[in-house]
Parts: sequence; structure tokens; C-alpha cells
Amino acid sequence: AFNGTWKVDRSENYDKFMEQMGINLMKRKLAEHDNLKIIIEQNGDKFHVKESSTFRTKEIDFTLGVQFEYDLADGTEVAGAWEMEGDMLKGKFTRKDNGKALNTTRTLVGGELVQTYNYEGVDAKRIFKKQ
Ligand code: MYR
Repeated sequence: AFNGTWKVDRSENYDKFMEQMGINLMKRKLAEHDNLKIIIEQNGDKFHVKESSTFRTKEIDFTLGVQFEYDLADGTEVAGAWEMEGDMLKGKFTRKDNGKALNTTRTLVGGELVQTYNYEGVDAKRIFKKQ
């Protein structure tokens, strides 16, 4: 059900979240219009995710419950895993530079893909529409 091509439509509190992540104003302004697109292909507990934005294109394969490393668009390296909890994908990641937790979820709400982000007490959301 997560399968498909998802294009970011709107964000909530994403600037504050990025600020908490330590991302500078100039990069945050660019990230506001990053045209993020995520292509998700799920096969059982295996996922192939292709991310593309004005910053970069990146692909990753991961398996639910299995740790992997990922570098975020700003260069921050994280390690962690995705798990399925009911209908929700829950990602628990840790920044490699400071050991702090970066948690994220993906759910389908009314045909949209909602991704939440939490870092150090700041919550944000990005909502994607299917193409
Ligand atoms: C994926 O499923 O898309 C690949 C793994 C993503 C891991 C971390 C997701 C958190 C993204 C936070 C974006 C922050 C930008 C500074």
C-alpha cells in the first residue's frame, strides 16, 4: 500500500525541525522548496526507496527490522531501522555525530502519505500525494 511515487505537497513545522537538527537558514530555505519525491517499492519485508529532490537522487534497499546506515540530504549520517507497527512504518534512527535519536513514521491517511519527524522534542510532518 506504500508502493508508488509520492510527491511532497505540504509540510508542517518542518523549518523548526530542521533548525533543531542544526541546519542553517540558507539550507532550510532551499529545503522548503526541495520538490522531494519518494518512490517506494515494497516486497514483503523488503523495501526499495528512491528519493529525489533538488538536492540529490539516492536509492536504498532495506529490510524491516534490519539496521542500516543512511546519509540525509544535509549530509548528516544516521543509522537505524524501519519496523511495521500495524499500518504504520516506524523508523528509529540515531545520528552518528552526536548519538541523538531521530524518529520518523510513515502512514497512509486519506490517500496521502504522511511522514512525521521528531528530533529533540520538535515534531514535523510532510504530506505526500500519489502521482
Ligand atoms: C527512507 O526510507 O526514505 C530511507 C531511510 C530514511 C532514514 C531517515 C529518515 C529521516 C529523514 C529526516 C530528514 C531530515 C532532513 C534534514
